[in-house]
Amino acid sequence: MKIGITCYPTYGGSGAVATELGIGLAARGHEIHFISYAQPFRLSGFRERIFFHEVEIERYPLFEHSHYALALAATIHDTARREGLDVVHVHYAIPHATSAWIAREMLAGAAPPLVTTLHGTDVTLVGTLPTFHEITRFSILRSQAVTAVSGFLRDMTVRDFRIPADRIRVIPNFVDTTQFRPRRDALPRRVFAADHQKIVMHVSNFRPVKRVRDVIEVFAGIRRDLPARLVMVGDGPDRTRAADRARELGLERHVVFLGKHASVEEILGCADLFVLTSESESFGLAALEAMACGVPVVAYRAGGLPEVVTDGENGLLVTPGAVAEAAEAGSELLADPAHWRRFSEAGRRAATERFATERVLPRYESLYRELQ
Ligand code: GMT
Repeated sequence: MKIGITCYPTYGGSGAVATELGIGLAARGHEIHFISYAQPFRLSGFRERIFFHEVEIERYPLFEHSHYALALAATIHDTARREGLDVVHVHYAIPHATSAWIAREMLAGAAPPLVTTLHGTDVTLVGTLPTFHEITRFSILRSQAVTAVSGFLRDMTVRDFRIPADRIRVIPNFVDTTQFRPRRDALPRRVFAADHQKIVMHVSNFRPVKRVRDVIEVFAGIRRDLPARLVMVGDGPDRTRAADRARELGLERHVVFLGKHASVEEILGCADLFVLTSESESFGLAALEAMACGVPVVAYRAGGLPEVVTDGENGLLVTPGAVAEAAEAGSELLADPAHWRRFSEAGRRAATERFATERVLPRYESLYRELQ
């Protein structure tokens, strides 16, 4: 099939999932056309059957704001017509589902079906803003198929947007377990820590919803129990607040801020513990990627995370905000090698058996086929 995929190209879960989906589908023989305003961050190098169509946003003195949604609609329209797309699959409702709806209206009878995948903040934060609420609902309802990355997100969408539950199919996020795998040799641990120190890691876009200051608090608690260093991967608005908190707690020397990284799988493998303190997380792709690398997760019991991390089996979940409890859980795991190994292996097993690319991708393929 010829599949058009639209996503945000920037660092973030929805762009990562959309890109991995395209890469996986191309490997299975489909022709993939990415339509975005920049090359998605995980799409590097030449890959057979993958094409990229850049959305060009014209600037004109009369326009104070850019017309991204319209430029995207025009590019989806042109690409669908020129390439003969069989399906257009947009990731993140705003404004992608709306732009795709416009493109379909322009294509009239020749329009390929539209699949919209809801990822999280498009529903839980941005979509519920008064300005966007009705247009988000409209665009979801006008999609030929709608998927959500967790049961939690489906339920939120049904509740907040009055969408019939049977209109939304849950297809969880997935991970390439050949790429994200335990590989403690990938990056020498000594880059980040001495032999006797444990490595605690966090990966996110440092938006307020991630509560990155809590990561610092959790790490402070762990360090009271055992020698450890914290590696913070990613960047975003709250990075400075996190760095300030580390300084206030006298932890400056023990926390490394790495900034954005396109190949986290190279780094994750050397972590001993992954900490995720989001107050809401529709799925938590970063946690799944850590599990695939055999890194136990300590996280807040928020949103769809319990659908990914099984508390007490392959990770530990605590009440949001309970930093002391999270620190204690982390310390206990790190201090007991047998306990740690059980969690590490169980996380890898869950990633392989439930969320591996080859298990999840066929569900998207069946969906596309149903719509033909
Ligand atoms: O986490 C973010 O703020 C980025 C956001 C995105 O759309 O890029 O992530 C959302 O989609 C990811 C992929 O489906 C999910 O794993 C994240 O849980 C979700 N983020 C939130 O719900 C906060």
